[in-house]
Amino acid sequence: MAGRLIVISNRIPLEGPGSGGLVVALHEALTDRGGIWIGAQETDADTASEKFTRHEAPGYEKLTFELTAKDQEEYYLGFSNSVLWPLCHRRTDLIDFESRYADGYERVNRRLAHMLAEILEPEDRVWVHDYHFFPLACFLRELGVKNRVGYFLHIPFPNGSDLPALPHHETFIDWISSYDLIGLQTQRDVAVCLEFFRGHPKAELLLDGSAKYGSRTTQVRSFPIGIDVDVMLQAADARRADATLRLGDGERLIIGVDRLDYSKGLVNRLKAMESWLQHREPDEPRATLLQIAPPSREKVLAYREIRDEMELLTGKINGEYSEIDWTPVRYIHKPVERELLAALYRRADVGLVTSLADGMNLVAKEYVASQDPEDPGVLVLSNFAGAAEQMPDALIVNPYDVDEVGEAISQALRMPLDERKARYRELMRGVQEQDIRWWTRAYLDALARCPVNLATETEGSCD
Ligand code: ADQ
Repeated sequence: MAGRLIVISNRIPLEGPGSGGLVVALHEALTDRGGIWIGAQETDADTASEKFTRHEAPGYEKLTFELTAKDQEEYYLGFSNSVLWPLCHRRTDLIDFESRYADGYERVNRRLAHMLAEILEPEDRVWVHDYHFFPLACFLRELGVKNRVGYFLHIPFPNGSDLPALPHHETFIDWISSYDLIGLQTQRDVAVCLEFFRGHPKAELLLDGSAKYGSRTTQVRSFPIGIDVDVMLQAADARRADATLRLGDGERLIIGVDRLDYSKGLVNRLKAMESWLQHREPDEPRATLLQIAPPSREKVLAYREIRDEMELLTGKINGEYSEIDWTPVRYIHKPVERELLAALYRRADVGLVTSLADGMNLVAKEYVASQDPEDPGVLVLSNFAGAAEQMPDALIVNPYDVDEVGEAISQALRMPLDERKARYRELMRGVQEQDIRWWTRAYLDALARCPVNLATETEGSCD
């Protein structure tokens, strides 16, 4: 297809291709097709430049736009992470709104739209990532941009009934309908998004599943994100994990890996572990929960609070259940390098994912991809993680019911080898078939096939 691919994401790796599934996939998509990757970069200056900065990258261009300290506070920590993140993760109680946050979010998105409009050529396709840029297409349309602009939301689509918690929420429909294709993680998200359009007096659902609002039509489809399976498989050497962990004889391992975020259900996870310990039969082997939870967004109050809660609960459980030679919860508040992570996944008898809301949850897929096919571990997966839709062969649990999760831990630890293998084979097939390269291709093919909207005017306004 003619025209360049232009990818926009808040985060961009500036040194080399970067690591992590999404970053590597975008790098490959751009290397294969050529194009431009645009992301944010902090500046010490008081005023952000109106021009992109160009960075060296083989095969395609990397451009950054500047974020001042004020932008960082208002657009990133403020509106994106203290308003939109809790909104989309069904935690309106945690929304911490200040009107300057909305101003900062609009300012940064408008500035980026202006800079982008200046470099766009008629055949270019734009692929915008995540909640930092909901209104970007709307601002581009205001500037007369007719290019195909696609969007992928990595986190859950917000419930229509929660949206009034957004300031100027009437404009949300103008923001999202300015995209030609809205990509979401799950069918469940697609249903929530279409329901939002359906409930709007001026919008209409079309027979092909797209939504019409004013003179524009938007396709809404799910593209469940995958992982780079080979990278996990190659790195997964359980011997390395054994050497690092030094578990006791016959001691089993349960692993949890998440950013320290309230949406990941970490407190429920610890309580489920406590429930398992409480109900553990004398003949059941010891098991240790290794919870790796690196710091995240610590400038936001809700994130500092969850940290305190985790430390308190870990201390309480270990105080009650530890033995001289056994500490049931090991809580690590640091990132772990990918190879060790893969080795730990492989060594773990149980992978425990208890998100209360999660777009997909890549850890669930990484855990499966790292298993030994001859002796695989068991995935215990929250029904509220997007991954549950594609992974019915995991032990699917309700993370709000900590006793149910405790029982699932017990079931996983006792599961016979045949059943573990059968479940693993099904899970691995899905993880392999819909990997990260499948995801990029599926999205970009759909964007290329999308009917072009010639109209640039929106029904309402963008702000
Ligand atoms: P996240 O909320 O960051 O992503 P997730 O999908 O679990 O959640 O991805 C986290 C990634 O970070 C995984 O690749 C994991 O291995 C890595 N990671 C986590 N803790 C780590 C640690 N201690 N050390 C090293 N690596 C660690 C958002 C959405 C998700 C969605 C993804 C992708 O919230 O729902 O799946 O985007 O679309």
